[in-house]
Amino acid sequence: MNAALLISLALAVALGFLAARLWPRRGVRRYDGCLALIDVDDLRALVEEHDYDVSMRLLQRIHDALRRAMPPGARLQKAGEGRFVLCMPKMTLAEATESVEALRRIGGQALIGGTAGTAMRTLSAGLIQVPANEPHSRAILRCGTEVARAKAFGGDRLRSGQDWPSCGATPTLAEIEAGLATGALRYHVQPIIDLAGGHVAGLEALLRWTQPDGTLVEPGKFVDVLERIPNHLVDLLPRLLEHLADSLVARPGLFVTINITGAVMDGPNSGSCLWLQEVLRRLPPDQLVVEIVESAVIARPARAQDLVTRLRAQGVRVALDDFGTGLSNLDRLRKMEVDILKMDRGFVAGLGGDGREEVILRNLVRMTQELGISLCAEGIEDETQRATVAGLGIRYGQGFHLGRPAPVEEWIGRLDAPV
Ligand code: G
Ligand code: MN
Repeated sequence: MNAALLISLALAVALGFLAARLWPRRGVRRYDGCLALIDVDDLRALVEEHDYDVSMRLLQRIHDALRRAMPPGARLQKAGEGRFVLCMPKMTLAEATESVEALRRIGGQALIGGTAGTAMRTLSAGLIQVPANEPHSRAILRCGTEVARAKAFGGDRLRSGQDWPSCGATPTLAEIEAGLATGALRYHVQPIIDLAGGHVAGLEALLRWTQPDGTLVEPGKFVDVLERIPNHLVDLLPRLLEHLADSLVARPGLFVTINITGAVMDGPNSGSCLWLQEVLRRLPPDQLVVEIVESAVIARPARAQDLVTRLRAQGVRVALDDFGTGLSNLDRLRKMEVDILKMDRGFVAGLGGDGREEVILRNLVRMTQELGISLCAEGIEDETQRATVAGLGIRYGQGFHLGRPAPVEEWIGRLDAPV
């Protein structure tokens, strides 16, 4: 147990008293819902980088943003030290997960302009489902433990007790190591198709964890180990790419995309780019595409822009993922020179309706052409969508209709077949 975990546990005990106020005792037996603890990341650095006044104003702005965006029926309480307790009666874990993720994102966008630059912070959260008869102090302690785990993995993430069905908690580093060693944790790949040529142009690497019972867990559901690579995990990406790299190096025309979040972009390790050097030791730069995921909260844009510049100078291509939703927006496109835009699958899903998506896509094609950017349509699920997207002149396509994510062995023999 590290210091951060201990401190968080101590704080959680204190929060128990607060929860007693928020959550009256006589209601405990009938309480049926979820409880979340939302915690501002790097609070100490915030105060050091800016001053108390700016920090307090930012915390207030985050609080206001959370309050405005919280789901109906929920209650929010400040818990001090940049922490907020959120009670969500009558909500399922799935509903609460969606709400808390949205809140993290919204709170993470709150900002205050200070003399030392813009102040903003990512948020970590612990979320649990509370059984009807669980004492509030125990519930809040469990919540605090989840937050501590989120922080232990670098923050900027949500942890919930049910994330990891086999052990009832977020996996430890030891479990990740074991997962890597046995191959239970590995990249699967999904093809990205050149629509005009009808062939596989690239592969998106997608993390999957195979459970002992054979079911697959997607990264969002267990631990997004790539979100912020702790120092000792700097070799994680290259290790994950290891079994992919051999197949790829033999095919110089093919690229592989890996998903990178804001914390990797502008976090403490971004400056040294150790992970990148390790990856490039296995893969030529022109075969690597780095996707900036939509949910990436980029708190230090200058560092992120610097990384993008550096990646591109080395010959690595950069893509914006899920473009058109959330944080993957025109502002990001304006600030970062990227090579590929992957438009969110919602646009493809909406084709054939009242025609709005067609108008947006047609103009997106034109805009990206003028910017010298290749467009990729995500979420192609049938032939009509493929034909429409190809007809609009979109270069790349990806989706279940063109190929599902699978272990690389399953794709390797099919890479030359027409799609
Ligand atoms: O955000 P990003 O594009 O990285 O998301 C990749 C995820 O999208 C993967 O988990 C993959 O399984 C899923 N995915 C890929 N193709 C499709 C599709 O055609 N439809 C849907 N609904 N999901 C898809
Ligand atoms: Mn992606």
